[in-house]
Amino acid sequence: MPVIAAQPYEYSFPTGKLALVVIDMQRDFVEEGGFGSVLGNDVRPLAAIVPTVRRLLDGFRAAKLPIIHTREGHRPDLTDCPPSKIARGKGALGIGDKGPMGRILIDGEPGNDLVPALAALPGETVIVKPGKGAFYATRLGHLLEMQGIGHLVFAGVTTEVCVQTTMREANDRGYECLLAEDATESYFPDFKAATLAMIRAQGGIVGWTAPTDTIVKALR
Ligand code: C5J
Repeated sequence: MPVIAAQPYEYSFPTGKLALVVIDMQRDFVEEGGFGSVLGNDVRPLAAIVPTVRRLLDGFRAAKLPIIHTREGHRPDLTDCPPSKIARGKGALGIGDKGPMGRILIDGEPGNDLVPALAALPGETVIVKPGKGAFYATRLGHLLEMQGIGHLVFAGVTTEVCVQTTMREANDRGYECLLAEDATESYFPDFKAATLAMIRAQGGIVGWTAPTDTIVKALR
């Protein structure tokens, strides 16, 4: 089995049975005027990881391994969005409101697109998810089962919200999860650091972490 130098110890995976899950690298979170900035966050640290996420994507593409992209998005009629989620935040603009990139966090609006450098290629899967976790109310679990995938590498934003929630969902379902440390980011540096520490604490209670270059080298 190929091995990746990771924390808290080496991560091994069966050849050809490793998938990449890129969480929510959409304009809503990464560009000015989207949901992230409307909530008062500085989006620049998230935009800064785009080239690193691209390196990871290119590594998986070269190795011909499955790639899944997610977007956090709701139906235009918001029937898949709990009223509590709409009400939360009390910002000037909320979910479903018209912002500079179209209606905020709505599937099909320009702001809901993946950032251009990380657009999905033909054959790659895009999952639109109404929750923070990518397994909740989506076909992700079924899709992985059909392909016999048990090992997942994670990247994307934000580390402590959608990335961590999805990793925990995956961990509880029996997947072996590895987070690419520098291909994930948060609006809050302390939250990112705490999440990485939490994931690999207690012998990898949620999974493993490793740098992108180490992961990509192991794929070759
Ligand atoms: C958030 C996400 N932070 N993708 N979504 O609301 O982490």
